[in-house]
Amino acid sequence: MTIKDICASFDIGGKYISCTEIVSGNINCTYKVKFKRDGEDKEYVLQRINKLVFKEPDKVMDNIIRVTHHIRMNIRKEGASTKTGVLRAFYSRESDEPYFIDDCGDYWRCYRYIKNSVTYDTCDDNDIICRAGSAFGKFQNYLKDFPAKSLFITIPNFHNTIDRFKAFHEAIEKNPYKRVNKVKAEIEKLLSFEKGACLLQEYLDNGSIPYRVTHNDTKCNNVSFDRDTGEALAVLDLDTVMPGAIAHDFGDAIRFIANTVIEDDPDLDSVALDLNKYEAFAKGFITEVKDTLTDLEKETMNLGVFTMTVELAVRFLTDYILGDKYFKTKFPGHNVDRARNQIALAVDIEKKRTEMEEILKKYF
Ligand code: GN1
Ligand code: MG
Repeated sequence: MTIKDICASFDIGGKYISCTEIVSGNINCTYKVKFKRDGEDKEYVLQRINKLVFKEPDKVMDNIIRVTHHIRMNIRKEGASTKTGVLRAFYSRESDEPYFIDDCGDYWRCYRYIKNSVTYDTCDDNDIICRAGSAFGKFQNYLKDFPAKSLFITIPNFHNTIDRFKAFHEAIEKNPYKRVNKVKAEIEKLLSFEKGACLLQEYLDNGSIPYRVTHNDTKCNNVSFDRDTGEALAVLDLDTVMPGAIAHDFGDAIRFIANTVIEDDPDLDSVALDLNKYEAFAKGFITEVKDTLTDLEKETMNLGVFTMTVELAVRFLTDYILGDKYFKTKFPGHNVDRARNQIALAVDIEKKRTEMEEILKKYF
């Protein structure tokens, strides 16, 4: 089936014009498609959901429909625009479901492409970074009264760092591709981080901090901005909206946006936590959420930054050891570059902990 055929199955009008692939995601395949209707260009985002990662795509979509509905209601209450402020999924004409299943049994979904919007894989503009922080903070607030327990768990134990380390140990033990020897130093470093990085999950497990509805993939390229005004519009990529610690969302966002280089840059000497970017994001995020946080949640925000960085390094390295099956890779060893980059970042985060705490205090 062609992209054009797949588009035809969704309830979107007009004439198909063209399609370009968006290559930035590590999991799903994404295309931007252009249509023409009544002389006007209409754009959509078409995505094939990765079935290896999301075993029940219909339930992923069910979560997304319910979560976006909830956000839409809250945006309406504020009198803001629901056209640009939240993702809108289209339904299949045949099944009346928010996805289409193709000949190969693959699930596709179609979102409205938010007009004149742009996303940033890297960003040096602290105003934009601060707005990304506010957008993720608002996202939290919109979902504060959403029943977390009713969400389908799209990936079990997604940010359960204890479980991630368990899988890491098992992969090292199995060593199916005889790759362990090549990454001995990285393994050793990550194991030295294990105890500290698992603390956040222990707090969740023993009820010291609450489970909230979290986004769980708060890379800043998951926020769309108005191309002209720089205003943050909508939070994207809702596949992993599940119960989690708020420090997961803060931490994941920081490890991505406040890294001086992109997350797979092999030049490890350039990897560092940029404290100005850190502060910009923290300002936006904390200002939005500070009134809802418990004391221990406040204390664990920077632990979240360290945890998410280490956890992702563990995930990249586990995937390398198990034959690069999970993350899309562009070349052999890509996952090793990614893991090394995140390890270097975790080392720098540890060094800057006191400064990070000082900055956070300003916004609490
Ligand atoms: C994946 O697909 P994408 O780029 O949104 C991954 C995240 C990682 C991220 C690292 C479902 O996100 O957890 O942090 O790569 N998503 C999933 O770039 O595993
Ligand atoms: Mg994602």
